Amino acid sequence: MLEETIVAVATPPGEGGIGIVRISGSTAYFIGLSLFRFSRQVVKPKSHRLYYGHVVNPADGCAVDEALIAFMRAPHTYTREDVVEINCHGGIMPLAKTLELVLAAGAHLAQPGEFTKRAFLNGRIDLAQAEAVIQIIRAKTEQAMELSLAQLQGRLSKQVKVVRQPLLKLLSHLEAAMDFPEHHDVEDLTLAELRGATTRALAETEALLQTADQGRIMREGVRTAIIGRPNVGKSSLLNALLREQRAIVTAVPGTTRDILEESINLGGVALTMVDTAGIRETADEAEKIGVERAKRALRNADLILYVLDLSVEVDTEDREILKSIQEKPCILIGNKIDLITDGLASASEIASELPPLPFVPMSLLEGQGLELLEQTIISLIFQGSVKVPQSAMVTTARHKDALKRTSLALEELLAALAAGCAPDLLAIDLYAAVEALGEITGETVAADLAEEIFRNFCIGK
Ligand SMILES: Nc1nc2c(ncn2[C@@H]2O[C@H](COP(=O)(O)OP(=O)(O)OP(=O)(O)O)[C@@H](O)[C@H]2O)c(=O)[nH]1
Ligand SMILES: [Mg+2]
Repeated sequence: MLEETIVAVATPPGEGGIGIVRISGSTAYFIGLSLFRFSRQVVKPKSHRLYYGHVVNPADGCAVDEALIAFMRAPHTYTREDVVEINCHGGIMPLAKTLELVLAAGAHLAQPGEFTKRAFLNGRIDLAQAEAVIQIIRAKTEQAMELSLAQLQGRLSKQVKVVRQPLLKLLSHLEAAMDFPEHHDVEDLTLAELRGATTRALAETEALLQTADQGRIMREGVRTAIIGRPNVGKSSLLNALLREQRAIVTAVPGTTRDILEESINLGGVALTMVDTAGIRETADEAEKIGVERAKRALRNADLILYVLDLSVEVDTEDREILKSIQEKPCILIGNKIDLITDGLASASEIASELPPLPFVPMSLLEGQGLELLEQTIISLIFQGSVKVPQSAMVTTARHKDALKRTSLALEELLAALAAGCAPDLLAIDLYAAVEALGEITGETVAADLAEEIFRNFCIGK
């Protein structure tokens, strides 16, 4: 029930400068007033102002904490309901005590994401904007932050509406034509318009879809797998990129068995690297599992750093693995150039016999080639620039999926138009496209899906 007043501690648990108890709903004002003693007499607190005083237990008048309180009148609030925020001292006890008093006054403990869900249900933000809220909270890099903020401000929603609105209008024309088949002229006009609008919408949908992979990478980071035969220097590479001795490095082949995952910030985007077990045939049980995991990491990666030891022959196994990953961005790392005579010259000779991939000669032992590798990664994944574009970008799998279904429906609609299908058949495809687009902004989203999205939020948001 929406009228229920909810409360939660909005700041993370633990010790901090301040901690905030947030209340939203029809009785929020009343509850706030009932347990706060203003330092000066206040008859009716003004909206959106901070007042100093004490949180007191209304049962015995005892002070619980010294605090600031803000009363915010609907509809200009986070949830569009009355909201009260109490800024307590940021500790477990002051917050728990204050929360307890609010609950005793009749509020209910908020579910994760419930404040934002109310903002969505009350029409302040759409679903894509609500999703942006949690993306902002989880952003780890500048690019992720910039993209998420743009989405919160409605950049993606606006573009989706640009695509959806004309289709929606045509759908209602089409439905009118179906209801009144005697008005043939309406139908003719609609069909010509429909063809044009569908072609345009398809192009716009495809353009949005094109941004999805880059968008996801900018927001979530580049899933990078460090792959290669045993002992070539994979763990040394992870450590070098991290600038930290994170993985165990030894001269014994088969040192790394489990997957090791670490992130770095490379030019504003996250690079989430997995160091893997060297790929080889092995009888060792643990190593075998490690090799399997390495192969899985390879399949899931956005980028592969394939490490070769230049001091030993490139063998058939290397060539086979390289052949199997051809469709993914891959950088060849020729490691241990310090061990070969005229290092760079013979390195490029070896490279010329390998698949035509970006090649970076390195000596991880002597710390050579790291900068070149970082530049190569940025130019391969981001074509040299990691700037967030000014146009809308798709950043989540959910949006990408909805756009794919939109594109499919529009293609079918064009085929149906070409085949001269009846309006009711055309309406089915058009309806599917309008529905799929509406899922992104939440106009047509199923209730349980919206629930699922908000469940992933934190408490108090
Ligand atoms: N000479 C030389 N030795 C290196 C270089 N890079 C790594 N090594 C050595 O090669 C050995 C293996 O390095 P690791 O980083 O453990 O190699 P790995 O690929 O993770 O090995 P596994 O985990 O066993 O698959 C260690 O003894 C390193 O010191 C290099 O550039 N030059
Ligand atoms: Mg290793």
